[in-house]
Amino acid sequence: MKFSKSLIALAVGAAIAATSYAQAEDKIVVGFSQIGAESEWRTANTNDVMAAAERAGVELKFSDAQQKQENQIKAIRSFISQKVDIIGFVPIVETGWDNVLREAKRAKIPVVIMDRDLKTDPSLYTAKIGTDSVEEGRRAFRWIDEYVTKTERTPRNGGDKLNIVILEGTVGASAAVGRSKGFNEAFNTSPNKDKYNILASQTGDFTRQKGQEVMESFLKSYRDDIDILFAQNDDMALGAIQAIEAAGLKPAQDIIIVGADAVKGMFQAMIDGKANATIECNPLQGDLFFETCKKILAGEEVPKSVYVEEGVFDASNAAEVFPTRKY
Ligand code: GYE
Repeated sequence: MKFSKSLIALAVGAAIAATSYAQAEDKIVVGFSQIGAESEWRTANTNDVMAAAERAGVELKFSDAQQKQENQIKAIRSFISQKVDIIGFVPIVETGWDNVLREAKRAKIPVVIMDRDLKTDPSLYTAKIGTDSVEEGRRAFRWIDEYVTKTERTPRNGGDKLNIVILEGTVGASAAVGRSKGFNEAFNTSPNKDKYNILASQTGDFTRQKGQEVMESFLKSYRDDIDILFAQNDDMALGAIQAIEAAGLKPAQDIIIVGADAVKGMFQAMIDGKANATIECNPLQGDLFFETCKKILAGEEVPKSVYVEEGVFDASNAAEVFPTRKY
């Protein structure tokens, strides 16, 4: 930490050596546990954290948990034993963090949560930066509701309800729990509620491959009944598009496709006429994260919880917006 190292450096005596020593050693050390690389969004998030660490001039100890909570817990424990200055992590699921967070607290190492939310005693972390997944879920349903009304869409099977299928994210992840909650809330309070039926909802684990597989199984059971797909991330939507084409149907036409994240792959799909909309989820949280870390270590007050700004994009503006997209 700053103070003691400056003292040691001064004690060494040689002015020039001391300055460079202090500069090198004064770098804040941040231990960061990432979930893995399940999606295009996650890759953008990881790249941003790494680039922002450079910009912030901090030393980043980065650990990839390969989609396992136990690996994240191990990484956090190892950051504690290495006595890093501050720990950041993306909780893969909402629960199961209490013990390791208590260990960090006992070691007096502040913790900043990034991206996903968690359920724990709020005194066990200092700050949380992320996205409002409940609002993203609401936006997804509202987009569908408006589009269906505007285009006077009728059920493909001639029935009286439009059938929705949902590809959910990782079980127990706040991004999945929140998006489901917001979607259901907007659905249940819509004056058009009776127009829709949720036909099937299953996890595709936020990956392209699983999204494709689960969509294949939905299509096997309900090929001619599905009108709308809400995929809780774009990667699953892109996997599902392949399954829909393989089943001889037209994505975005026979089945309305709405994803979440707003990654470049989804923009391309919208431009190609294969997807309808995506609810933005902003992965570029690195600068805010390191700024927050620095403030905490300088003893400044920081907000307990901050959401980053997000929008909604659809096929009507995809081509125009595409060149401005950063991820
Ligand atoms: O939507 C998805 C991912 O936690 C918000 O995780 C994030 C989600 C994102 O892998 O693509």
